[in-house]
Amino acid sequence: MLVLLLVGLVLLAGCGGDGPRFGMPEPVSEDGEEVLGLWRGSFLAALAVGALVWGLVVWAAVRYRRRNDDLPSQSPENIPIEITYTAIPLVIVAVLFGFTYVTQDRVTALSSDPDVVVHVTAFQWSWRFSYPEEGVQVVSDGNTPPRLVVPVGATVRFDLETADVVHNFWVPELLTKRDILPDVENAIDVEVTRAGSWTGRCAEFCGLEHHAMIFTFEAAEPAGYESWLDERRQAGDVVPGAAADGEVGGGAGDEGAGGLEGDG
Ligand SMILES: [Cu+2]
Repeated sequence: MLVLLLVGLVLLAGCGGDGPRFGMPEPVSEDGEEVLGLWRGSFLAALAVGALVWGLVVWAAVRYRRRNDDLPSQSPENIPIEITYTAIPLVIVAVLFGFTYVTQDRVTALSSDPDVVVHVTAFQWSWRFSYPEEGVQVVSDGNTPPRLVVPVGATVRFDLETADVVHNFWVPELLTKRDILPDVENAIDVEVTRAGSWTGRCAEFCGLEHHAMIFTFEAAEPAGYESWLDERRQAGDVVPGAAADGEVGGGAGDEGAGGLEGDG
């Protein structure tokens, strides 16, 4: 009965994008919807347990309040009740674990054939976004937050790497974030479901200018995405070396290359 209630709550919470989000931002990706469903179900389950506990506390306080000076029952144990209140939390944790495991599995899965690959390099204290297949590279100019643009409805692979210390790639509306660790290959797949522009940031304290590590995360319709790529090529925001192929105009790499000098 309790299991059914819990499963029902989590399933109910999982479907449909509308309804209370309990503090979460509105998700803009498929994975984000899944994470929101899990969060909503867990929150509702916690509310149900809380209501039950509050109810029992009030009931016990009223039902067993002192009516006279007789000593109450001094029985030291009640085995059935003790078994019950040990078993119920175990069941709750097991059900929540099951849903978490399934969701995590789906959200962290990597496609064998992503539509777009972006190499994300975090450094003290900004970002470099490199599109190797398109020959485009965006680096912070030190003044304005760099723009990370992806097409709507495409599976985008973010390969996450750091040029120095530990950072964290975080766009709140994706409802996921991932540490970027030296010598660790981390990657996430994201499919953004609607066009828009949001703020991304580093979510791991990485030094004095950590707060400045913001970037603009933008999802554009495919045509807009393509024209943005063209604009980048014309502006010379290209992957170093790509210009040598003759595919892109000269003067490449001079602009926007600041900020990641050295061993990066
Ligand atoms: Cu940081």
